[in-house]
Amino acid sequence: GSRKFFVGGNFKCNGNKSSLQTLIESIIKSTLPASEIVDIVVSPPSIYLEYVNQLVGQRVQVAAQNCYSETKGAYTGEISAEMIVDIGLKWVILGHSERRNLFKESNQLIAKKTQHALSQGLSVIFCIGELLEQRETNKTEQVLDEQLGFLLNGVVSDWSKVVIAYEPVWAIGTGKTASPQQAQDAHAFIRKWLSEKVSKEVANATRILYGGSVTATNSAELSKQLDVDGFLVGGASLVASDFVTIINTAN
Ligand code: G2H
Repeated sequence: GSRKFFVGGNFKCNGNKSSLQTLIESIIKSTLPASEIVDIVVSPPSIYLEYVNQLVGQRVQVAAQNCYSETKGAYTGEISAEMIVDIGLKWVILGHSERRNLFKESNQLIAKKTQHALSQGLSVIFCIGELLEQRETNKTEQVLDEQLGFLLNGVVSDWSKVVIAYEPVWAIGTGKTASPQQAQDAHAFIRKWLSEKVSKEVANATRILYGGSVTATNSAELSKQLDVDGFLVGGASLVASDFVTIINTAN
């Protein structure tokens, strides 16, 4: 396809200096596709961002897992987009289902964060996805439409800096993966949405990642789907050999 494949490793709240060093060293010494073939971005807990950024070298980039919507101030526990830029990083994950569901982040807050992060020049991995109950009541497309709708009205200044991650919540960390067809259907819906609500050009160029119990075993089949442009990998990104196998499905 015309879109460069993208594989993100979302480490979530896992790892320590020693395990992260081992993990990153084994990833970067592995045989990886050329940078023209696949973008590789790893996302450690914020306290280790700078540490991991010193270990990754040129081939792998680093993303923060979240950031706040304001530049600075009395927001205990938060980090800002400016701080992520300041330590030399280019990426942030926003709207992850764990932020939405465990930490009750609203669509409005996620939109505000996205707008601010983009205004600072960060690229955003914007996560969306339906809950099990929503899928079972045939509300998947309605939910995706609503979550995506918060990107309209001037929130996105530069679509080339947005990657969308479709992560059905029922498939996250549960070992239950969306079937290749279920993933393709949701991705095709998202691409059609981009085409209708933004532009054909943006729809053609925007990477849409699948996330939710991606493994070294199921990634090949998923990656063959027309509208699957890569993965956001949680659990399997903590195992270097599995993560490298998933990255190599880009070939
Ligand atoms: C979905 C995914 C990574 P996992 O959250 O973002 O996690 O692969 O463990 O389901």
